[in-house]
Amino acid sequence: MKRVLLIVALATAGCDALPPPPEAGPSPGTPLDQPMRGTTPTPTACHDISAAQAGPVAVIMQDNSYSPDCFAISSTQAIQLANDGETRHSFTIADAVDVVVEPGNRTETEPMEDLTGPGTFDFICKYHEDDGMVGVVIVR
Ligand SMILES: [Cu+2]
Repeated sequence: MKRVLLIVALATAGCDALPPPPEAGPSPGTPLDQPMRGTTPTPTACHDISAAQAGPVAVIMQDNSYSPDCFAISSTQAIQLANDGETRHSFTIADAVDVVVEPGNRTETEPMEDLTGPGTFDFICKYHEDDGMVGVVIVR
């Protein structure tokens, strides 16, 4: 009987000696340090337009939002911006794109490979960022 108890005790000690699982380290999922505020939309909420159409991707600007406000495109695609609002809006990606569209007008950007290259980019309306006129484009 004593021997059985001893074996159980050793087995328990052996379990305690196991190293912690590798995922137990300090939060590897911390997002990049971004000066931008706010919640990053989940990728599943983004519209993947890269396969749906080969030509320019249409983004509607309204007062004050984009539609879609999160989308994925291929790097060879351009973005056609149509301002359906009653005020001036911009499509601005820091250090890469700054297109202003007057009400009722539309403008097409260069293909994204010439502007940003692949990656995930926040875009804003420089006039209405504080009103939440922001979005995310994933360039593939
Ligand atoms: Cu705006």
